[in-house]
Amino acid sequence: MDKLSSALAGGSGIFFIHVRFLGRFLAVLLLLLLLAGCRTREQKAPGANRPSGAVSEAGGSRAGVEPGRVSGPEPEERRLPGGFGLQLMIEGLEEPVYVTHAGDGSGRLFIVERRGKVRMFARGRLAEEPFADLSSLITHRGAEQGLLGMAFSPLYPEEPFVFFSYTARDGSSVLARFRVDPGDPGRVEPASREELLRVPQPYSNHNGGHIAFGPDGYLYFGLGDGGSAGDPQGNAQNPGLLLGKILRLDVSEEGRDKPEANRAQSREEEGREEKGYRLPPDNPFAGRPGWRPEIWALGLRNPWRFSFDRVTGDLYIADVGQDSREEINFEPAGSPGGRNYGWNAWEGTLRYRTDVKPGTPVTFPVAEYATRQEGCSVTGGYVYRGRRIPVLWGIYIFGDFCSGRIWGLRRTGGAWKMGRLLDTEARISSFGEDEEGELYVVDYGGRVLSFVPGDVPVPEELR
Ligand SMILES: [Ca+2]
Repeated sequence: MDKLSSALAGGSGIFFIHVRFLGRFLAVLLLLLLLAGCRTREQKAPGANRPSGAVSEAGGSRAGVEPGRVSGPEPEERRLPGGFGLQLMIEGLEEPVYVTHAGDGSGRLFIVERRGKVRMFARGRLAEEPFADLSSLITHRGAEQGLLGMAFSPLYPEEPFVFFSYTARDGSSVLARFRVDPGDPGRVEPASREELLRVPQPYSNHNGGHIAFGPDGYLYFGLGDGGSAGDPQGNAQNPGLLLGKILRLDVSEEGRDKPEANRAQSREEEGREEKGYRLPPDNPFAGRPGWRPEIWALGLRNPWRFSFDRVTGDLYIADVGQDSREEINFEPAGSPGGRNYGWNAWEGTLRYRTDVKPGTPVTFPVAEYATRQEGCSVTGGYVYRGRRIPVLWGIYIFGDFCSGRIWGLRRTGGAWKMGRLLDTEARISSFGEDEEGELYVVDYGGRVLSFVPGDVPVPEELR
């Protein structure tokens, strides 16, 4: 969700006034998902191979896909009459920006509120006491600042940790780890906070903030270009900075027990603070002079939500545009990483700064839409892998924060097809999955909606 403050001021019309006359600064603000399955420590240890085929052998209960059915409904089943709908599930939230699950079989949902609280939804009701309250640690003054990302350890509850990304009081982007209270799984221990990474932010907007574990067990952390408009400092193409990148970090307990080789390397390159993470040895730029070894992908403006397909391991990255193109990028499972998504030389498939020469080849989005015509700020979603709605199986579902429009995207025969699924009244700040792969929409106005079977048809091009 980018351009949030202007949307709050009354919608995209106001937004465009900002864009034109105030110099386009603007404002805003990412699941998780995990693994194609496996529950054992061995299988999910960081560095385990990412699934590389269309279908992995995984698909246990955690993925919500039965081992014998990892490919989902048969094609004819997807073509049966019927469609989908959206149903109100939770209301009364304050500026919710994300929903996720613990992966522990409890069926609980956790809703992230931008102002710092995490609410727990269990057995059909919202718990009164917050699961976590980071209000005192964060600032939410800028519309894109606040508590922005959350991910449980892929080994939770065996490793009882939950990770958050937020805007610290000094405006920096912070990645921190907390422990869940061993005596009360409905509460994190405030005093258990361990700060793993802090990245200074030159402006209040474009903080990215999404965190999600990949099927390889590593934590992916998206950071925006630092803000203002147009990336005036050239951060997204600067290999020596973490801004405008997706990082790949080893935050596992196992890694902590290993020799300090990686940690030492990182410390040396940084030249200052000790870090609470290790570097995966196969990160794409590890050891390359001038490059931060944490970088997985670069050339991003403000990645607002990315996700791994829980069946295939493919990665989808939504990147918010400046004022012309909202885009979806795709990275197939098994990719070695290192992709440059183009910003600020390119905005989607349009040239943005002709004087900026990307230092590595650019990967263009697989789908995009016009910023001023169909919305204002893309919100990335998930490939639907639930059981309730066979017609949606395998479709990547995403939306726009300002227009409330929801699209589907599917690759068939090597070609990407994008189709409109539904226009909503929601200010779509995020999508999220539960343990079973069922999908939810987060409405910044305070609600979580659930995808359910219904009478809204799925367009032919997506079937
Ligand atoms: Ca791009």
